[in-house]
Amino acid sequence: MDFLKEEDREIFNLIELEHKRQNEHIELIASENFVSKAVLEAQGSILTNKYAEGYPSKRYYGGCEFIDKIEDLARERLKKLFNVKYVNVQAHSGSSANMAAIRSLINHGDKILGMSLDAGGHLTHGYKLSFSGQDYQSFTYGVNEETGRIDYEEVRKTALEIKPNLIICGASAYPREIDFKKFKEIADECGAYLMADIAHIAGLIATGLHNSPVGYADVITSTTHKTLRGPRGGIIMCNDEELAKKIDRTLFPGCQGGPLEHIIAAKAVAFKEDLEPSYKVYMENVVKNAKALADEFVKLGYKVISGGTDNHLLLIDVKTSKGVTGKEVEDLLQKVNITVNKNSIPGDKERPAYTSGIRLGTPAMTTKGYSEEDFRHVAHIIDEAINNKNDDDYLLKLKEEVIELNKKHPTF
Ligand code: DSN
Repeated sequence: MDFLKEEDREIFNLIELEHKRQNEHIELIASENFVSKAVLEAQGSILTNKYAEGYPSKRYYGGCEFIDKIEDLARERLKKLFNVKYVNVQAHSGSSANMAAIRSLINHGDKILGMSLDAGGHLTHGYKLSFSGQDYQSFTYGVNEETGRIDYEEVRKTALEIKPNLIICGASAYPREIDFKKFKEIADECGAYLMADIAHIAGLIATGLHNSPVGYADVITSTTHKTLRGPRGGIIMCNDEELAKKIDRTLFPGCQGGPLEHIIAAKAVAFKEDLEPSYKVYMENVVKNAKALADEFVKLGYKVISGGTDNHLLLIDVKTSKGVTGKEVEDLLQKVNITVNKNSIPGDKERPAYTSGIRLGTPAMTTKGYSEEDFRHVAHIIDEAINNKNDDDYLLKLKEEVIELNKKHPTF
């Protein structure tokens, strides 16, 4: 970054500080990851200079001959990764992917049934402050508060009562496998479309570690920066040609203008990496590590929602376990260089700004090479921090322990 250093010292310095933070902290935010240098290079390339409104070979600007090839490569690699026929790689984010997907399936004012936020759903699945809760009549299903799992019979009853036009499955904070086949049966029974937002579990699905919604969901959306370990962005997939055309039109010009071709190139690079056998090994380790982390918290006496995890994340009820809110733990762990996010838990009585839980994920630190043993060690550091939350000297010692632990693994 020699040029940036020369041109804009303020931004350069802040990037350096963030770089240091990313190297010295244990990153447990379940939706984050560390991209490869190849992804970073594509993302930071001169492709950012090019306007390319439209789609390959149907652009509104000249000079797109190389851009077209790049976008086509991204599309072909993504089709192969998920075994789907039609994809759109232009969504700037998961939210814009969801907006285009929902608008392609149903009309303004129609009914959506999505997972509630406190049960682990996403804002764009019908939350009242999102377009999805404002442009549509939105209804929610949750999880069983005892088991922490989706009760498919309850979802079915709710769906038959509401008769939604669209059911959305997929979550931001659900630690268990989602049964897409059951969702499809429910959608068919009540005459609804089914959309699967696989943003969190895309990497597990691509590597066969989670059942796939392909063949069940009418539309599948995802982000590319979570388990897929690509640049920040969204994607949309389906197997129906007419619907695919509608999705393309709805995304551009319906929701977005010029695509971010530097990001699309970085998506292509990430998809190539995701097709490598080593990516499957990585994803297997992500899941093993999450299970080890959950297991260690259970041993330490914490209430882990649903008793464990099937995927890359876990939710801990810190309020019941230790009498502290999620926000208190998030702030406390910042002091020892561990980054987590507060998270609502099923039936949470605390407001979303406080919450009773924290969400922990293993994708980022698994990329850095953390093993099951390291994650068990991390559980102990978190426990010690919570138990000694008012002892600043002790917290400082824990912070040094975190920095030492990180030194064992390659820096980013
Ligand atoms: N904000 C994302 C997450 O952290 O899960 C979802 O979009």
